[in-house]
Amino acid sequence: MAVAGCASLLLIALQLAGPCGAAATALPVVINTWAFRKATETAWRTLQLGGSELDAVEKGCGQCEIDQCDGSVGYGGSPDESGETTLDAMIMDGNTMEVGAVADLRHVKNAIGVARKVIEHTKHTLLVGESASLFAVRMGFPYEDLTTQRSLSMYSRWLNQSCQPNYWKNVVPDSSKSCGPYKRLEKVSFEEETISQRNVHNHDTIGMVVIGKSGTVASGTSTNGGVHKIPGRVGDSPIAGAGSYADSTAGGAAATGDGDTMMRFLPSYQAVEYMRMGTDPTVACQKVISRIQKHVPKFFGAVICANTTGSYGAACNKIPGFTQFHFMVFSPLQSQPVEQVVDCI
Ligand code: SD4
Repeated sequence: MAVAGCASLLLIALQLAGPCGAAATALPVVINTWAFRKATETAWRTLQLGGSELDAVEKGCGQCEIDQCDGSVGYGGSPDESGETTLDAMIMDGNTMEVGAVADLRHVKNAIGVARKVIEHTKHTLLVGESASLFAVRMGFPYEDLTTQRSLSMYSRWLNQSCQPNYWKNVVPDSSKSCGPYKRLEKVSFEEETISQRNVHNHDTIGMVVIGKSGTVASGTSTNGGVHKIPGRVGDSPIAGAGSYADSTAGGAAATGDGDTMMRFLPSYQAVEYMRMGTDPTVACQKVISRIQKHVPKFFGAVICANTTGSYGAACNKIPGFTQFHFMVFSPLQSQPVEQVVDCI
């Protein structure tokens, strides 16, 4: 990440300028979570071909849905407790503040495409479950099975290991030893959450922020959520302000990690608000991570942030097995997407 000093800021074009000490770049900029290079390339190409910032986010995240990035985006990953893959996605227009989102979407592969149609063809913000699938079909998306050989074998391995890990607590039979169906236990006990099953390997949502030449901001996410989630579970990714947030008067941010924890803190919204107050993007990302850390020290998560000058940054929470976070950036200063790494705090 190029860090521009105050002296050089006087010399370079205004477009490159950021606050002294900030990580600066030129516009437009595409930034996305994890090393999902093809997604970055696709978003960039979309902009170069004259597409809007929103088009770039849709196509970029859509690329990951096609590629099944890390098995945690798109079809055929993260089977839930009944073996089904369901998808969450959102897209946000930072000019109009419109959001389109789908959650618990079934039988439709292009979740972020459907989310875009929610903006374009409804006055709603978020559609869920089979009803979202029916909407998708009306909008012309194919209704198909999202199960693959891989998701089937993940599911049968999980069944064979007594449904471990899972997301239940205070139920009988004991969910740490047996499969369900479970009933609630009268006596509810509170135990400190361990790092548990929410590890680095079952969570890799794509979150993307695109800042156009004129500072227009768009953001989006797409994921198949947590592996072996309880059917009906919706994470942070389709929730505006949690999974991502875009405001062309300030900047954009997107989150990845344990959505059940992160969505309670609206980290993307908070990061954008820090940037609105003039906070450098890296510091804005760090501040939201620290806020969550105070309540849930062992959460798994990371945030990317970019402001309307094209400065960007990222931060993550340090836990065993997750000490660095990789993300992608494409800007006019580069001829190809560049993978960047931050040390977790
Ligand atoms: C979720 N936040 O559903 C998503 C998963 C994720 O990196 O981000 N993985 O909780």
